[in-house]
Amino acid sequence: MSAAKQGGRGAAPSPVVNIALSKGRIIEEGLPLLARAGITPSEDPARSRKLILDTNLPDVKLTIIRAADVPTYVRFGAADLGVAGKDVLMEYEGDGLYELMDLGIARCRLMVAEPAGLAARDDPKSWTRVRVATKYVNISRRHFAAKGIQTDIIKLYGSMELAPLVGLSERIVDLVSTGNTLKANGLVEVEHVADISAWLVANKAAMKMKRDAVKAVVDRIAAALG
Ligand code: PRT
Ligand code: MG
Repeated sequence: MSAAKQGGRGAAPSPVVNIALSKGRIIEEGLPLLARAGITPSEDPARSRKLILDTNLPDVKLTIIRAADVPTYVRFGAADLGVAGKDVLMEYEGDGLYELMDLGIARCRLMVAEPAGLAARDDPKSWTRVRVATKYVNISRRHFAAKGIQTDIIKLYGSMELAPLVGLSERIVDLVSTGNTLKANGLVEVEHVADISAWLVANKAAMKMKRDAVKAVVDRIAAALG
Protein backbone atom coordinates (compact mmCIF):
# COMPACT_ATOMS: atom_id res chain seq x y z
CA MET A 1 0.00 0.00 0.00
CA SER A 2 1.29 3.46 -0.81
CA ALA A 3 2.17 5.94 1.91
CA ALA A 4 -0.78 8.11 0.83
CA LYS A 5 -3.26 5.22 1.18
CA GLN A 6 -1.89 4.49 4.62
CA GLY A 7 -3.24 7.87 5.69
CA GLY A 8 -0.33 10.16 5.00
CA ARG A 9 2.30 8.26 6.97
CA GLY A 10 5.67 7.95 5.31
CA ALA A 11 7.62 10.67 3.49
CA ALA A 12 5.55 13.64 2.25
CA PRO A 13 6.16 14.51 -1.40
CA SER A 14 8.76 17.22 -1.78
CA PRO A 15 7.10 20.63 -2.39
CA VAL A 16 7.76 22.35 -5.70
CA VAL A 17 10.31 25.19 -5.63
CA ASN A 18 9.65 27.97 -8.13
CA ILE A 19 12.54 30.14 -9.30
CA ALA A 20 11.55 33.45 -10.93
CA LEU A 21 13.87 34.88 -13.53
CA SER A 22 13.68 37.19 -16.51
CA LYS A 23 14.37 36.70 -20.20
CA GLY A 24 17.40 38.44 -21.65
CA ARG A 25 20.65 38.88 -19.77
CA ILE A 26 19.56 37.26 -16.53
CA ILE A 27 18.44 34.02 -18.13
CA GLU A 28 21.30 34.00 -20.64
CA GLU A 29 23.89 34.21 -17.88
CA GLY A 30 21.76 32.36 -15.33
CA LEU A 31 21.16 29.17 -17.34
CA PRO A 32 24.82 28.12 -17.43
CA LEU A 33 24.97 28.69 -13.68
CA LEU A 34 21.79 26.66 -13.13
CA ALA A 35 23.22 23.93 -15.39
CA ARG A 36 26.31 23.76 -13.17
CA ALA A 37 23.87 23.46 -10.25
CA GLY A 38 22.29 20.46 -12.01
CA ILE A 39 19.11 22.33 -13.01
CA THR A 40 18.18 22.44 -16.71
CA PRO A 41 14.86 23.60 -18.15
CA SER A 42 13.01 20.98 -20.16
CA GLU A 43 12.65 23.43 -23.06
CA ASP A 44 14.62 26.42 -24.27
CA PRO A 45 13.28 29.50 -22.43
CA ALA A 46 14.43 31.77 -25.27
CA ARG A 47 12.14 29.94 -27.72
CA SER A 48 9.32 28.75 -25.50
CA ARG A 49 6.27 30.92 -24.90
CA LYS A 50 5.53 29.05 -21.70
CA LEU A 51 5.78 31.18 -18.58
CA ILE A 52 6.35 28.26 -16.24
CA LEU A 53 8.96 25.75 -17.35
CA ASP A 54 9.59 22.30 -15.96
CA THR A 55 13.16 21.30 -15.29
CA ASN A 56 15.02 18.01 -15.11
CA LEU A 57 14.21 18.04 -11.37
CA PRO A 58 10.56 17.16 -10.70
CA ASP A 59 10.33 19.58 -7.77
CA VAL A 60 11.98 22.63 -9.43
CA LYS A 61 10.23 24.95 -11.90
CA LEU A 62 11.30 28.18 -13.57
CA THR A 63 8.88 31.12 -13.80
CA ILE A 64 9.73 33.57 -16.59
CA ILE A 65 8.74 37.18 -15.86
CA ARG A 66 9.86 40.77 -16.44
CA ALA A 67 13.05 41.66 -14.58
CA ALA A 68 11.40 44.41 -12.55
CA ASP A 69 8.62 42.04 -11.42
CA VAL A 70 10.93 39.45 -9.81
CA PRO A 71 10.97 41.08 -6.32
CA THR A 72 7.17 41.31 -6.32
CA TYR A 73 6.68 37.65 -7.25
CA VAL A 74 9.14 36.52 -4.60
CA ARG A 75 7.88 38.89 -1.94
CA PHE A 76 4.32 37.55 -2.28
CA GLY A 77 5.40 33.93 -2.51
CA ALA A 78 4.33 33.53 -6.14
CA ALA A 79 7.91 32.32 -6.54
CA ASP A 80 10.04 30.89 -3.74
CA LEU A 81 13.34 32.03 -5.18
CA GLY A 82 14.25 34.64 -7.77
CA VAL A 83 17.18 36.04 -9.68
CA ALA A 84 17.19 39.83 -9.85
CA GLY A 85 19.67 42.58 -10.60
CA LYS A 86 20.86 44.54 -7.59
CA ASP A 87 19.52 47.64 -9.40
CA VAL A 88 16.02 46.16 -9.38
CA LEU A 89 16.37 45.17 -5.71
CA MET A 90 17.66 48.60 -4.68
CA GLU A 91 14.82 50.29 -6.52
CA TYR A 92 12.14 47.94 -5.14
CA GLU A 93 10.08 49.51 -2.38
CA GLY A 94 8.79 46.41 -0.59
CA ASP A 95 10.52 44.35 2.05
CA GLY A 96 10.00 40.69 2.86
CA LEU A 97 12.82 39.32 0.72
CA TYR A 98 16.03 37.63 1.72
CA GLU A 99 18.98 38.56 -0.48
CA LEU A 100 20.78 35.23 -0.24
CA MET A 101 23.82 35.47 -2.48
CA ASP A 102 25.53 37.48 -5.15
CA LEU A 103 25.51 35.32 -8.29
CA GLY A 104 28.14 37.46 -9.99
CA ILE A 105 26.23 37.45 -13.30
CA ALA A 106 24.79 40.29 -15.43
CA ARG A 107 27.45 42.59 -14.02
CA CYS A 108 27.37 46.30 -14.78
CA ARG A 109 27.50 49.64 -12.99
CA LEU A 110 24.92 52.28 -12.25
CA MET A 111 26.31 55.67 -13.26
CA VAL A 112 25.47 59.31 -13.69
CA ALA A 113 26.23 60.24 -17.29
CA GLU A 114 26.07 63.47 -19.29
CA PRO A 115 27.12 64.84 -22.69
CA ALA A 116 30.90 64.86 -23.21
CA GLY A 117 30.79 68.61 -23.88
CA LEU A 118 29.16 69.32 -20.54
CA ALA A 119 31.48 66.90 -18.72
CA ALA A 120 34.52 68.85 -19.96
CA ARG A 121 33.50 71.84 -17.83
CA ASP A 122 31.46 70.10 -15.13
CA ASP A 123 32.50 69.10 -11.63
CA PRO A 124 30.13 66.76 -9.77
CA LYS A 125 31.53 68.12 -6.50
CA SER A 126 29.99 71.50 -7.30
CA TRP A 127 26.47 70.14 -7.87
CA THR A 128 23.76 71.58 -5.61
CA ARG A 129 20.77 70.71 -7.77
CA VAL A 130 20.60 68.25 -10.66
CA ARG A 131 17.93 67.23 -13.11
CA VAL A 132 18.22 63.58 -14.14
CA ALA A 133 16.21 61.27 -16.35
CA THR A 134 16.18 57.69 -15.09
CA LYS A 135 14.14 54.61 -14.42
CA TYR A 136 15.86 54.42 -11.03
CA VAL A 137 13.88 57.12 -9.23
CA ASN A 138 14.34 55.82 -5.68
CA ILE A 139 18.02 54.99 -6.04
CA SER A 140 18.74 58.38 -7.63
CA ARG A 141 16.85 60.30 -4.98
CA ARG A 142 18.76 58.48 -2.20
CA HIS A 143 22.10 58.83 -3.95
CA PHE A 144 21.87 62.59 -4.38
CA ALA A 145 20.16 63.20 -1.03
CA ALA A 146 23.08 61.50 0.73
CA LYS A 147 25.32 64.13 -0.86
CA GLY A 148 23.00 66.99 0.01
CA ILE A 149 22.14 67.55 -3.66
CA GLN A 150 18.58 68.45 -4.63
CA THR A 151 17.10 66.54 -7.54
CA ASP A 152 14.48 66.97 -10.21
CA ILE A 153 13.85 63.46 -11.42
CA ILE A 154 12.19 62.61 -14.70
CA LYS A 155 10.96 59.02 -14.64
CA LEU A 156 11.54 57.08 -17.87
CA TYR A 157 10.99 53.39 -18.61
CA GLY A 158 13.84 52.93 -21.10
CA SER A 159 16.31 54.54 -23.53
CA MET A 160 17.55 56.97 -20.91
CA GLU A 161 20.48 57.81 -23.21
CA LEU A 162 18.06 59.71 -25.43
CA ALA A 163 17.07 62.23 -22.76
CA PRO A 164 20.14 64.52 -23.04
CA LEU A 165 19.98 64.42 -26.85
CA VAL A 166 16.46 65.81 -26.90
CA GLY A 167 16.81 68.24 -24.02
CA LEU A 168 14.71 66.32 -21.53
CA SER A 169 17.52 66.48 -18.99
CA GLU A 170 21.25 67.07 -19.18
CA ARG A 171 22.08 64.10 -17.03
CA ILE A 172 20.90 60.51 -16.71
CA VAL A 173 21.29 57.73 -14.18
CA ASP A 174 21.58 54.42 -16.03
CA LEU A 175 23.34 51.07 -16.21
CA VAL A 176 26.57 50.85 -18.14
CA SER A 177 28.38 47.68 -19.06
CA THR A 178 30.64 48.06 -22.11
CA GLY A 179 30.03 51.81 -22.35
CA ASN A 180 29.19 51.47 -26.05
CA THR A 181 25.66 52.84 -25.71
CA LEU A 182 26.86 55.97 -23.92
CA LYS A 183 29.64 56.47 -26.43
CA ALA A 184 27.32 56.07 -29.40
CA ASN A 185 25.19 58.87 -27.99
CA GLY A 186 28.00 61.27 -27.07
CA LEU A 187 27.68 60.68 -23.32
CA VAL A 188 30.32 60.02 -20.68
CA GLU A 189 30.21 58.61 -17.15
CA VAL A 190 30.72 61.30 -14.52
CA GLU A 191 29.75 59.67 -11.24
CA HIS A 192 29.53 56.11 -9.92
CA VAL A 193 26.31 55.21 -8.10
CA ALA A 194 26.62 51.44 -7.51
CA ASP A 195 28.22 48.25 -8.77
CA ILE A 196 25.51 45.88 -9.96
CA SER A 197 25.19 42.12 -10.38
CA ALA A 198 22.33 39.64 -10.10
CA TRP A 199 21.43 38.18 -6.71
CA LEU A 200 19.53 35.10 -5.62
CA VAL A 201 16.58 36.21 -3.49
CA ALA A 202 14.12 34.17 -1.44
CA ASN A 203 10.64 34.49 -0.05
CA LYS A 204 10.91 34.65 3.74
CA ALA A 205 7.98 32.31 4.44
CA ALA A 206 9.21 29.72 1.93
CA MET A 207 12.55 29.61 3.73
CA LYS A 208 10.62 28.33 6.77
CA MET A 209 7.65 26.41 5.33
CA LYS A 210 9.54 24.69 2.49
CA ARG A 211 12.89 24.82 4.20
CA ASP A 212 14.38 21.51 3.06
CA ALA A 213 13.26 21.83 -0.56
CA VAL A 214 14.36 25.47 -0.89
CA LYS A 215 17.64 24.80 0.91
CA ALA A 216 18.39 21.92 -1.47
CA VAL A 217 18.11 24.31 -4.44
CA VAL A 218 20.05 27.09 -2.72
CA ASP A 219 22.83 24.63 -1.79
CA ARG A 220 23.07 23.45 -5.39
CA ILE A 221 23.44 27.03 -6.61
CA ALA A 222 25.97 27.89 -3.90
CA ALA A 223 28.01 24.83 -4.89
CA ALA A 224 27.86 25.87 -8.56
CA LEU A 225 29.32 29.26 -7.62
CA GLY A 226 32.26 27.44 -6.05
O1 PRT B 1 14.74 45.15 -21.30
P1 PRT B 1 13.43 45.02 -20.58
O2 PRT B 1 12.62 46.27 -20.58
O3 PRT B 1 12.65 43.78 -20.93
O4 PRT B 1 13.73 44.78 -19.01
P2 PRT B 1 15.05 45.10 -18.26
O5 PRT B 1 15.82 46.19 -18.90
O6 PRT B 1 14.68 45.26 -16.82
O7 PRT B 1 15.79 43.70 -18.44
P3 PRT B 1 17.24 43.40 -19.01
O8 PRT B 1 17.24 41.95 -19.35
O9 PRT B 1 17.62 44.38 -20.05
O10 PRT B 1 18.14 43.67 -17.75
C1 PRT B 1 18.06 42.81 -16.64
C2 PRT B 1 19.20 43.12 -15.68
O11 PRT B 1 20.46 42.94 -16.32
C3 PRT B 1 19.25 44.54 -15.16
O12 PRT B 1 18.31 44.74 -14.11
C4 PRT B 1 20.70 44.63 -14.69
O13 PRT B 1 20.80 44.14 -13.38
C5 PRT B 1 21.44 43.70 -15.65
N1 PRT B 1 22.30 44.38 -16.65
C6 PRT B 1 23.62 44.15 -16.82
C7 PRT B 1 21.93 45.31 -17.55
C8 PRT B 1 23.09 45.68 -18.26
N2 PRT B 1 24.13 44.93 -17.79
C9 PRT B 1 23.02 46.69 -19.29
N3 PRT B 1 24.04 47.03 -19.89
N4 PRT B 1 20.73 45.88 -17.83
C10 PRT B 1 20.67 46.80 -18.81
N5 PRT B 1 21.75 47.24 -19.54
C11 PRT B 1 21.49 48.26 -20.57
C12 PRT B 1 21.62 49.69 -20.05
O14 PRT B 1 20.42 50.11 -19.45
C13 PRT B 1 21.95 50.48 -21.30
O15 PRT B 1 20.81 50.81 -22.04
O16 PRT B 1 22.41 48.18 -21.66
C14 PRT B 1 22.77 49.47 -22.10
C15 PRT B 1 24.22 49.76 -21.84
O17 PRT B 1 25.02 48.70 -22.22
P4 PRT B 1 26.52 48.99 -22.78
O18 PRT B 1 27.14 47.65 -22.88
O19 PRT B 1 26.35 49.67 -24.09
O20 PRT B 1 27.21 49.85 -21.75
MG1 MG C 1 16.66 46.15 -20.84
